[in-house]
Amino acid sequence: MVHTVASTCWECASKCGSLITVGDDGRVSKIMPNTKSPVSKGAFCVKGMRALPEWTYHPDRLTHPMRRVGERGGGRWERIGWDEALDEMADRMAAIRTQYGPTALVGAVSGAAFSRGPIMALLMRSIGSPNWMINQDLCGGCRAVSDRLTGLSMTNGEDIENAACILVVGRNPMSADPVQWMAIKRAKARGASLIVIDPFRTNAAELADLWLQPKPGTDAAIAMSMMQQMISAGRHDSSFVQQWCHGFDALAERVRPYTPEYAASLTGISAADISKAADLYAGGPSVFVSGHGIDAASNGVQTFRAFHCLVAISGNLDREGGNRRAKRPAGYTTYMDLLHDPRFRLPLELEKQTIGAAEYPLWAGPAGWQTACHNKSVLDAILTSEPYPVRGMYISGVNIAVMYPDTRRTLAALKALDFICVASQTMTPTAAVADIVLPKTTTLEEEEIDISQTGACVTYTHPASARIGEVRCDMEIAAGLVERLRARGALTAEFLPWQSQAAFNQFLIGEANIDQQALRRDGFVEFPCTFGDFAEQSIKTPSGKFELYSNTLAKLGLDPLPDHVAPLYARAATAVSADFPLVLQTGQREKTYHHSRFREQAWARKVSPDPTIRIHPETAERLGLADGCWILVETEAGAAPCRLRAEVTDRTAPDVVTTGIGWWRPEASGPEFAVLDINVNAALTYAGPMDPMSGSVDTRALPCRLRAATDA
Ligand SMILES: Nc1nc2c(c(=O)[nH]1)N[C@H]1C(S)=C(S)[C@@H](COP(=O)(O)OP(=O)(O)OC[C@H]3O[C@@H](n4cnc5c(=O)[nH]c(N)nc54)[C@H](O)[C@@H]3O)O[C@H]1N2
Ligand SMILES: Nc1nc2c(c(=O)[nH]1)N[C@H]1C(S)=C(S)[C@@H](COP(=O)(O)OP(=O)(O)OC[C@H]3O[C@@H](n4cnc5c(=O)[nH]c(N)nc54)[C@H](O)[C@@H]3O)O[C@H]1N2
Ligand code: SF4
Ligand SMILES: [Mo]
Repeated sequence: MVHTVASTCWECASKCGSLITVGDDGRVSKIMPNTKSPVSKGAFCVKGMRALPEWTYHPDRLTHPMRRVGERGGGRWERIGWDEALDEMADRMAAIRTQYGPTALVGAVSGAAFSRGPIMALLMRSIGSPNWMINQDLCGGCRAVSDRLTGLSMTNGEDIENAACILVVGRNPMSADPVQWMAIKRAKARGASLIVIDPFRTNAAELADLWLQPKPGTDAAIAMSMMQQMISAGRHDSSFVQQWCHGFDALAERVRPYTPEYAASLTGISAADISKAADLYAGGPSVFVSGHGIDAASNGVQTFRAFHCLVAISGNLDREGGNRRAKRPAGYTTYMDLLHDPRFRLPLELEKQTIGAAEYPLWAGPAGWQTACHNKSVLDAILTSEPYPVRGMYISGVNIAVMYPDTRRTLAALKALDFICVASQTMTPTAAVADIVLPKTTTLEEEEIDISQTGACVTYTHPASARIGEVRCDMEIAAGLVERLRARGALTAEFLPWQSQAAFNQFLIGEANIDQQALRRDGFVEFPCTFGDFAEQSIKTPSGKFELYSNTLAKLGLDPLPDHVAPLYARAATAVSADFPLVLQTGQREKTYHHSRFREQAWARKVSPDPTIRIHPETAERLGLADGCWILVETEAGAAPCRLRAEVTDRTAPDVVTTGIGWWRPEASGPEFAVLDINVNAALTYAGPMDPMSGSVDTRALPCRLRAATDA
């Protein structure tokens, strides 16, 4: 019978409320926004509505396990059964474990925003390896490290609805997050003021009362100056600071030189505009909406520390119209709780061996944010056996071969492994180099639950669609593998006791007072929470207060106070050279795609057929580059150029060029699917410099040059 269920779109971290209509054949026939969702309030996007069902029912969907035939990456496969696939996977992983030790096995996944993250972590820990890779050093890692150091715990808690001033920094909400975008438009319509800091004239910048267009990577100077002005005018929240913050005097001293004029000289923005931003923000209540534009950078944690301190000293933390701290119903286990739960941890000595923990302890290993390893260091370990060999990998929910910088080196590292298994929905450039490929469910076929801070509710994702072929979800794959590894004596611990996703979800809900019937019926259940409960919800810093001056950083010999750190192209050692005179920005999100996903869909390719690079008209004219022509893009540190298509627009500054990410062609001949041609990561390096606090590399603010690709 045709029926409609209230669900949650699980396709990206926005997790919008959805209404899914399912036909007699068990297939999803329609997906619409759920206006009742307290998370999204009716916001939705074309990926959730169209791309997801098309992906699920695409003729190229992987429907059964496959084993590589012939050379790795050669593109030849044979169909095998699940038992055979999992037996072989267990045999090969057990053999590596015996020969090199459990730490030679690494899991790769996108991170703990989705259940597949903790499932991967607990699977690897069960095998005895603390090594699991996540995207976050390329994604929100700097924000997360700063947030933890400062003790805020406020990621995703933006109360845009009640703010008088919205400060958007390095975020393109129209493309990246329809929930935020709709909330910003609603707030603007009721008279809230909007400040946007972005080198690119985004739609949010066009809507703003004040658009600041800084030189890329100089944002910290703006935040430092905003603090300087607020403190000198006594417009900070002194009672909040006195009661809950640590190190205010030291911070005040640090920001003192950052007059609007000094900040103007660093950022290229006028002193008057910087003063205006400080004035608007100081009015409050003000909410800080941040994005990837100031993350994934070698100065990213310091930039975030500056903005996070601004939020703290202005008292905009955990109050109406500000940035709310993460809440959960009593008794509920979040994915992050699970990762840090002592019942599921390896011995400390083993966790200390997490790859990258020695270099980036705030990021990787036992004291790290998600306890994951440092990706770039894992790729190094594969190629150099330092600090120890890495010989096998299980990859699910991440497309490493497209999304990590330096594609050639990533592919070389993958190909150098003894064993790779990839779980995926379609053949991707990463799956193409695997030994075994496992067919995965899509999020229309999976049952998930999660906590949302945006609406303070538990959300539910229905397994609405009948499954295609023999696909399995991550928990089912992991459970089958654990059983076989146990039989081979290849387990260190039993950290994955669940046989099904439903049992896992029940564990997460635990003792929490949640009406599960309502959860399944409505797709969400709100939970009560108190804001401003600083005495009850502990501040997890050494001082027990919000640390403007970070004791943890001081102990590590790193700068305990926020500061402006010059971006790569402006540092003496790496300053813009005559040969690489432009600054390259990557990663600009497109509405049609999610990173490398959905490139197989004809409608999306019609909307956005090729990767583009935005060039200012003056620059295009000077270089003789016409709109629509193919261009070779080289970065100073990269190994080889990639090819992108010119889009001439004055949305970008004359010395800055801006492109997206995630390009490959599923239909391209050859195993690499054009990832060495039209994928910007092929032109980047992963060699650093790294942020000393998070280990993040620069995916923006990169010295580059352009020339016409004559034969394309
Ligand atoms: N449709 C779609 N939505 C997505 C994704 C997707 O692939 N597709 N990906 C999701 C994921 S995982 C992420 S991390 C987010 C990312 O989405 P966002 O957080 O919005 O990040 P970006 O689009 O990379 O960049 C946002 C803005 O930062 C600006 N920017 C670049 N450099 C600087 C700088 O130095 N300073 C300032 N102030 N701004 C700068 C860019 O010009 C851009 O307008 O989107 C999520 N949402
Ligand atoms: N140069 C540069 N590089 C970047 C960025 C940048 O801005 N610039 N952005 C970085 C950021 S912020 C991020 S988050 C990463 C993203 O990098 P990825 O997470 O690798 O990006 P996706 O294309 O979303 O890859 C998800 C892959 O997992 C597979 N998959 C397997 N199981 C599942 C599942 O259960 N659900 C889903 N949805 N997919 C599954 C999908 O088939 C798909 O191939 O890229 C980073 N790389
Ligand atoms: S923004 Fe789009 S893809 Fe992300 S959860 Fe919402 S509908 Fe799904
Ligand atoms: Mo991301």
